[in-house]
Amino acid sequence: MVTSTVGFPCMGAKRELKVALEAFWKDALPEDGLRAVFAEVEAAGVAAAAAAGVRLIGVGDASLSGLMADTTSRLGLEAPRHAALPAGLGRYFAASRGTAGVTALDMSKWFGTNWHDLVPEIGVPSPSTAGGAGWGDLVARVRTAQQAVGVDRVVPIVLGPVTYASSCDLSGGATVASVVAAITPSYVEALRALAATGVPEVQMHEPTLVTSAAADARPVYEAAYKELATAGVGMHLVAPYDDLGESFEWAPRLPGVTAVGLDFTTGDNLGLLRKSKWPAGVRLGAGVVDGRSVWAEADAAAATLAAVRAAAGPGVDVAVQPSCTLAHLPLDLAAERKLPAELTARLAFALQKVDLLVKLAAASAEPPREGAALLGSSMDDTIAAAIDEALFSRPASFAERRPQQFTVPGGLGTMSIGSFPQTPAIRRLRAAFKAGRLPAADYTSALDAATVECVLLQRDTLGLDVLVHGELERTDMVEFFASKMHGYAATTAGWVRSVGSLCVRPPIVMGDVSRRDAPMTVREWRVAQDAAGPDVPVKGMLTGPGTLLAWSFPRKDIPRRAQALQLAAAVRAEVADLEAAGARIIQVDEPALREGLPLKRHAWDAALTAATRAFRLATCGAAAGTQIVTHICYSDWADAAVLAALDALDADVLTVENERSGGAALTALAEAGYARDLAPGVFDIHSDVVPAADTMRARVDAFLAAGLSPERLWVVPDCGQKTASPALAEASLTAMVSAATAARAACHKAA
Ligand code: THG
Ligand code: ZN
Repeated sequence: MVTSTVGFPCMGAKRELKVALEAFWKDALPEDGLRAVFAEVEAAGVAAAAAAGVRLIGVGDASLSGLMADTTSRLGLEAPRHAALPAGLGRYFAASRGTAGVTALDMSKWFGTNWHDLVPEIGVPSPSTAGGAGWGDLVARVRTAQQAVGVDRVVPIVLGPVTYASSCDLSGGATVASVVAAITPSYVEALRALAATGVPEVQMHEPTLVTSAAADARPVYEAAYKELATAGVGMHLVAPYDDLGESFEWAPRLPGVTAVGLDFTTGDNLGLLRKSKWPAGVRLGAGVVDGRSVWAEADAAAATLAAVRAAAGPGVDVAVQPSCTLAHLPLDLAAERKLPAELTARLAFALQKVDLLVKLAAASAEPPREGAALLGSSMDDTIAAAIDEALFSRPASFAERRPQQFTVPGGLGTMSIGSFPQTPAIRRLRAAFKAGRLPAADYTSALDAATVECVLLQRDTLGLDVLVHGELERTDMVEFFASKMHGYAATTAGWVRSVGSLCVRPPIVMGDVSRRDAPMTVREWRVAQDAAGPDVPVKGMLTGPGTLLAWSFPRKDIPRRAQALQLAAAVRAEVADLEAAGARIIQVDEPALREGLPLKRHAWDAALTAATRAFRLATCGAAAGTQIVTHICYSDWADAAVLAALDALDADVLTVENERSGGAALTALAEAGYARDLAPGVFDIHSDVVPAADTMRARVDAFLAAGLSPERLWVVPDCGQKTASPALAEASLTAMVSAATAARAACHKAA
């Protein structure tokens, strides 16, 4: 049975590529050095797959910025402001990071994973690929891999033209069809050049096939693949992240397609396969090894593989492969030394998943063994039924609650979103503590001193109305809360690339989740509130259950809903402890609310209901006088179902990223008639430039002109300021407060 990989992590065992990228950006590493590191990590992935015995090794999804970025330069579809720069890496990185006076492209989450790729702006209705860099880089990488493992084992990975076009910003007037028509000739050239190296096939990754948009795109796919087929090389169509849905009937029959890789770990490709006849002569790549889960599930994968073979029937050539690229997984379980043994036995990271593929293919004639007993947990769907419905509602309506809550005289209250810059000094302290060079008591007292300083800065220098403790003790919030809970395991080297060179270490839900004995955040809150004094409130800062789960590796044997509710119960207990300690304002962030939605539109309502219920369970224990704030960012929610869910959260104050999305958030909420307190961001925290007070004042005036009353309106940044420099954060907030003060004075005069 053929085994195949469809992509591999590329950061390197010690995150060598991250280090090299960041050094290159600081001018501390020349281009050659960066390219050498890239070649090394790519070669290491190829060598690992070959050593494991994989037959067809996918090469080409490793990237300095992402496949969208690479495809854009190959096709020459840079936005004019980037195309104007000299060709080369400077231009390439300007698209993802910006450069002096030239803004970057937007980023977007990749098909529900935690990877973010660029959103190229196609500014004209009919783009031209003349002037593109072409596909020589990929051809060269394929040749290098061929020299290492043999010509017939290397399969180039290409981002398919329809998914590329569908993932661009087409507000310049182009359509998916017009872009695909324009770029297909370049793809044909790529296929010809790759075929000339002797590759057995080329992988065309087309994740848009699994989205609700696939049905409408059928003619575009058919026209494109008819042309691609003329290159004469077999195409392995890879459709990861969900089932094919309605496209199951036609996608495997697209011209030139000789193999189709399907995801059998999400959705219902198996049911679809049982109902239809698989086209003759097309290999079925059974994606039974879950590329998005750290659980090994060897027996489940074997059982699924057996079921796929039975459903496909005797004449169909079935291959084993991962459900998607393995790039969403940490690299190597063997690098973990601190995980509990009963957990390690059940896990598989990228390297272990590759081994699993080969084992599955070898054992595929044997019947699957009984599934091993799973880790203990009391979670199942009965958990939802067992929770008293009253726990999902606040004791009073917003109209009754609001007068009991904190109010800034004249309205237009100012606050930050929560995190303050993690300065080099703080990072050094943490590194020393983690290395055992700084005793815990000294670390804590140094952090407390920094927290007090942060509070006094906010109160005395900046004059904010609501203060925060600054989250100096936290690195990634999900990692932080997981470390404070039972039922979670943390990895030490389990990095997964998320944005550019930035990585996360998602914690693993391994059992029943609950807070360890002590409150998770109360001590730091109290340090801050004591420093602030009795007259100025300090917000308690928590992460919501949906976001905690979305950015973790969840259990797969337990419904997500049940895991979200357990997390919600833990957050609810923390809300109660903060309240008991005296916090009158508590923020529960849910930045992943929108991004965690399924790829298929029909599944949204159930997902949004589950997310809303988890948030409400987390927050509705708060007394009427406790102001519940939430924060949402990184997403595009101009959708009626999402807006209804934001309303259903029943938070007292909703802070939303607004400036970066060009005011879209506020417009959408205002049109939907959102009636509680709103805090649309007035400046983009990702910018290196201090925002002008006048510009922010104009934003506030525009919000007021849109009908928001000053009493309902808060003035805030777009998001947390963890990654800003202290000087930038301070200058930006100073300007923000003066904008709010001026706007408040003008309202007062007018009244
Ligand atoms: N946490 C988690 N997932 C996320 C985000 C997050 N997904 C989406 C969004 N935020 C953007 N992603 C990131 C990912 C990583 C980092 C910032 C934003 C980051 N990483 C550090 C690095 O790679 O150097 C390491 C982690 C750290 O020191 O905190 O800064 O916020 N889970
Ligand atoms: Zn945010």
